[in-house]
Amino acid sequence: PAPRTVLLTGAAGGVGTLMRELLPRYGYELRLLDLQPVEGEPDAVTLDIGDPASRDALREAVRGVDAVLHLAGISLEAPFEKILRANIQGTHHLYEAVREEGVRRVVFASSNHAVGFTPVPGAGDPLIPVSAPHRPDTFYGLSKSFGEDLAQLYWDLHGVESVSVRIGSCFPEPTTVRMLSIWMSPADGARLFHAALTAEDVGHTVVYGSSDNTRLWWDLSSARALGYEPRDDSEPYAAKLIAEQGELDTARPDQAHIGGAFCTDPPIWPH
Ligand code: NAI
Ligand code: 15L
Repeated sequence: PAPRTVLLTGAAGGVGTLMRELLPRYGYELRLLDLQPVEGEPDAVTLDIGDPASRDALREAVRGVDAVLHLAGISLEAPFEKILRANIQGTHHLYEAVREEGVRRVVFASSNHAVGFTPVPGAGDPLIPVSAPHRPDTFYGLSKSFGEDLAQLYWDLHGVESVSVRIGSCFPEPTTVRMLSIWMSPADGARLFHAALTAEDVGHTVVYGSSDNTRLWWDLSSARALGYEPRDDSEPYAAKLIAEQGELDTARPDQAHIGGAFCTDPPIWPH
């Protein structure tokens, strides 16, 4: 049966806010959770998923849902201790709650930064497959590699299904030349999350999360196999961004790898 009630973690964040608007159009009833209050949503659960003392409240939050769309966490590089708590322990606590409550599926917001040190493919090179080895570019990316492995473990050992979505850049518009290759429009994001929530027999499936961009770097076939049909392309933004920022130059350290400026120490912003 298609999932109806979905717990949205990270509901107060950028992607969470976009999905609160878009996913109900697909028929979902959303239960919301975040560390911060969610504006205009007094019923949202407010807790820190990294806090072991929140375990019972987290179990209660997942109880009875058909699936979890797990967006909560630190979404950029941060000191290891902070990443450890929010992203590593937090995602572990979430999966434990899911296992204990018998929730069938998690859609996990992984990131391109789990494979961030993968070189940008040159003209004529094959697209990057989902089988590309983990090459995290930050502690943040490392936490996403961990999350994907955790998802695999909970499928193999406990039968909890997951789709790990290596999101590119999900914002209303692409703002850098790098994003022309990895942009996921909010509407395509909702399409992809819907496919990941509803496809049959996913086991643990890894997909890249982006629109069907003209300058795409990676292979969307595992996402399409879930039923995802992207409709957007960043190309209409290309001329303006290239005029402002120049063409992508893979000789530059912040443009040589798919993780962009996350792959430089210190980071070169904006990426
Ligand atoms: P965001 O930083 O805007 O939102 C994250 C939300 O998680 C925030 O509302 C924050 O309060 C909440 N959160 C953080 N720590 C928490 C904790 N310990 N317990 C409960 N809630 C906590 O990030 P954004 O852009 O909305 O991203 C959502 C997810 O997607 C993140 O996991 C991010 O790593 C991932 N992602 C996003 C991309 C994007 O382009 N926006 C790209 C790749 C991955
Ligand atoms: C991410 O993983 C971040 O959460 C997001 O804020 C962007 O930086 C995105 O990757 C990106 O690589 O553009």
